[in-house]
Amino acid sequence: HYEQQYLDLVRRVWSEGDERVDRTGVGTRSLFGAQLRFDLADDAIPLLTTKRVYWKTATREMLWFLTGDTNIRSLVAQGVHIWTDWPLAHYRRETGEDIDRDAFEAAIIADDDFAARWGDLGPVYGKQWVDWPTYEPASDGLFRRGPGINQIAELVESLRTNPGSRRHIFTGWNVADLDSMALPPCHMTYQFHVSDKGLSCQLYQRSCDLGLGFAFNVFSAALLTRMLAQQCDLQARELVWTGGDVHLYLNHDALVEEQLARRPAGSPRLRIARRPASIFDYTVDDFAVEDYAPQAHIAAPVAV
Ligand code: UFP
Repeated sequence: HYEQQYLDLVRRVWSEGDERVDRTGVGTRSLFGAQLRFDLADDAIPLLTTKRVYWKTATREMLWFLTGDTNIRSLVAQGVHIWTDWPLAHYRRETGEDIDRDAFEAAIIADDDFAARWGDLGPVYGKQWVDWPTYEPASDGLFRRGPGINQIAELVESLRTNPGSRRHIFTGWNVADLDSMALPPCHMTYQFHVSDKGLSCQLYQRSCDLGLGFAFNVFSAALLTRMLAQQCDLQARELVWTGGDVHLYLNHDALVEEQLARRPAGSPRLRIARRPASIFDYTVDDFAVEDYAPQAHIAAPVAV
């Protein structure tokens, strides 16, 4: 089963990983460098079956990336809470106010000015993917913003017109912008490859929370590959996931124990209902997952 390689990696990190202090102060066991491969042919989709993965949440996030939006407001309005903790921590730090998460999210939705002031994450994924900043010299000797680069549109174009290229890459790792981001990109670089067997994707993820982030990241990369394949009239072939610092948080011990006691089962399929006019025109209702009967969700704390 495709999930076994993930469970083996969890076991290996938990038993052999180096214990170290990390940025969040929670502590992790970590190993450096890992690679897993997932078949995407015949609509196969790498969803974990040993716990329920909220794939619609991941889908909404991916569609939000593709709009270039970096404010949490539209996510929160759709009931997606995965990015709230960072602006919330920032708000509490700056104001000293001990607002709870629900009240913070309610203010983000209700109040335009509050959302603009406190809901933005800085130039994270979406901004870099579809509007990478450029600069051009102005007559006063200073530089002003030039037109942004839409890496995703350029990728679609290069896959269509020059499939044999070895330069099908987009990245969120804009060195000059890292300091202004709430979180520097984790799933940072995507490379694509076309052969007569179809379109493959390799994701380089510099940092991976194997207990929580991984399940989302691997689904999302596969989802994006399927959308690109559809837009470029290619079959989706394979997702290669490469991790840099692959870790388990020490407070995920219950999750690790529970999940390793379970056995993967079933072969979920991702169906796409229609072919939108462009990569930017999908909606969450275009996607359906079939044959997905996972075991129960396992909650675990997020390290911020
Ligand atoms: N993380 C993921 N996947 C993501 C994401 C975050 O695994 O998509 F946004 C985890 C990795 C790490 C933490 O545990 O969040 C980021 O911390 P750092 O920037 O210190 O690597």
